[in-house]
Amino acid sequence: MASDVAALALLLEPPPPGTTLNDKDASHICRRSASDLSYNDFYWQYMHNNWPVIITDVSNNWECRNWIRSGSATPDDKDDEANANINTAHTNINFDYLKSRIGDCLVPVADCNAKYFNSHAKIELRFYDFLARWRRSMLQKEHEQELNSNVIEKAMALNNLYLKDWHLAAQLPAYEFYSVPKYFASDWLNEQLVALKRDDYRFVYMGPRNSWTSYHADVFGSYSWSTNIVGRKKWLIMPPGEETKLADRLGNLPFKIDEELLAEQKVRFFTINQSANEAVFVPSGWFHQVWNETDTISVNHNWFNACNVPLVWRNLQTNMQAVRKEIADCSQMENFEAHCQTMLRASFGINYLDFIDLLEFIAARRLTALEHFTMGNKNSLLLFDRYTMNEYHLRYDLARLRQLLGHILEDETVRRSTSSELYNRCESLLQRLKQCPDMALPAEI
Ligand SMILES: O=C(O)CCC(=O)C(=O)O
Repeated sequence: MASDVAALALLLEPPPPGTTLNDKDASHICRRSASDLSYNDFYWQYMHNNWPVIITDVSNNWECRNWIRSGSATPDDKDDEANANINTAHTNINFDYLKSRIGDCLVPVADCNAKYFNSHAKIELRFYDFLARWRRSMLQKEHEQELNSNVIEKAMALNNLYLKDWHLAAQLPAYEFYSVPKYFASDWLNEQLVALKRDDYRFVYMGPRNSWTSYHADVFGSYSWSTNIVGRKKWLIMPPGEETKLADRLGNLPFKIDEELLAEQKVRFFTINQSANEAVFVPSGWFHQVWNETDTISVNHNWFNACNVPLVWRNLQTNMQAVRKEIADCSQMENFEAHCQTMLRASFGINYLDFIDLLEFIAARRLTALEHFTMGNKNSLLLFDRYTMNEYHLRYDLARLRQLLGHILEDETVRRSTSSELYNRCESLLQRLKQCPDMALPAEI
């Protein structure tokens, strides 16, 4: 952020009365405009309640709107029903601009026609090669659309490559092609990973019409947000627990779903039709499948914070129990505990020590910021280079951390090794947190 630009404060206040979700709220997914949804309302109504919302007008000033040709339909134009099947994005996407701003780097691409275990097969392509294939397939589809619709299906089956999970922001840190909407700025996961220059969870997706993401819930039990720069996505999404209705006898979940299957299995689900300039907030543990109904480009983050970190911790514990069970026959082995942690990191993405690292990092930054406040100085902690937390927010984060540390110290793995680094670090972090005044907390999700 340029030094003359004032930081924006994330104004968190104690939850207003009636924060719990009532039956009416839980019967549908709302569209709210960024022009009249406050940070505090989003925090308590949606994030804290783990309920989805679609936020409109979130990307008005993003630089990446240049990825769309000026003069073509504006990205927030919502195509009407009559145009629903017509894909006009190739006239919108500014391939030349994309090439002028982004080098010919290697990008991760999913082949939506090839299944690999419970996901799509992944390949790597050069970015310009991906763009050239995408452009060719658009023109081919358009040409064939004029000829015969059966041929179109064949053409689509030939080429359905989806550039996804692309760490563009990390790859080109000087290129500010978007800014994180305030709602999603309390993000402990990327706060740590970006600061330490590790692999983060900030992504760009570019996919042709009919590319899709198979049925899943997000990594670690994180939240995700996804904003369309151009194009339309269709989501089928369901509250946590509904996915069990789809499990087979071994507990395996399907690779793909559709409305017919969900109706057959009496699954409670919602359909979201997402247009350009709209962000979908996906709560923790909500399984979903996503289709690009037109050529689509989106920006997406996975993250967690004070609201859903207890859930991430419970997922970590569950995965640890699964690892222990898997290698129970080696439990007498020297270094069994360390071995479990290695396997946990391989299967889940992080292990207990990684998690404690993150909690220590988040706590230290908030304790320092609070100290600055107490001394009457400005809050020096900037989130995503532009947001600061007010004092209540800092205290709230710290109180949640303290509560979580209490749970962690009761965990079987942590208690088993009271002389270990793991136990000592949890205990000493808890002691530091206990030096801050505690506060009453609403129930955890
Ligand atoms: O847009 C997509 O294809 C998938 C997005 C997704 O699954 C998510 O944001 O959680």
